[in-house]
Amino acid sequence: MNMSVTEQQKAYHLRKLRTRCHRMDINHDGYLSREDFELMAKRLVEHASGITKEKSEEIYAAFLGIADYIGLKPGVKIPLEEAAKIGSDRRLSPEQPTENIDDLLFDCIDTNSDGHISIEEFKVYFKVIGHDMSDEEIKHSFDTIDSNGGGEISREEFIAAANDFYCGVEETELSNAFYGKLLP
Ligand SMILES: [Ca+2]
Ligand SMILES: [Ca+2]
Repeated sequence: MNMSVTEQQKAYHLRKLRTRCHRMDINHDGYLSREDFELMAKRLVEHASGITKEKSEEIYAAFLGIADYIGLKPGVKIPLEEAAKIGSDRRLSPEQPTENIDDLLFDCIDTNSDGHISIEEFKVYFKVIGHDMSDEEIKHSFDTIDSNGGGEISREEFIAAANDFYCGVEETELSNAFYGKLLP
C-alpha cells in the first residue's frame, strides 16, 4: 500500500498524526510522555459523571497500556514532531501492529459502559484532549463521527473513524474531526 502513497498524501498523514500528538500532550511540555497518558486518565475520571471505581481503574490501565504500546516507559520523553513521524511511519507500514488501541480508547470514552459514546461523554473526553476547543467544534466532531446521525457514537462508527484517521491518506471530513480540526 505505501508504495503508491504520494509525498502529498504522506504530508497529509503526518499532519493527522501531528494533530493527535499535540492533542495528547496534556501537560503542554512539547513532548509525549507517560505523564500525559496518566493525566488523560486522571482528568477523564475526574470529569466523568457517576463513574464507578472499577471503570476508573480500567481507564487508568487502558491509558497506561496505550503509553506502553507507543513505547513510553517511565522517564521516556519523545518530542511531538518525532512522535508524529514515528506514528505516521508505523501506521503506513504494511506490517503495522494490530493491537486494538482504538477499542481500548472507545471503552475509556464510554465511561458508563453502555456500548455507546453519548455527546456528554464525548465532551468530557474532548475537553481533556482539546482544552481550547469550543462546544461547537466538539459537536461538529461528534456529529461527523456519528455517521448514521443516531445521536450516539457506536463502537463501529468510532472504529471506522479511527481507521480513516490512521490508515487513510485522502483528505476526509472524518480525519478533520477524529481529533478535532487538523492543525497546520
Ligand atoms: Ca507532554
Ligand atoms: Ca456511554
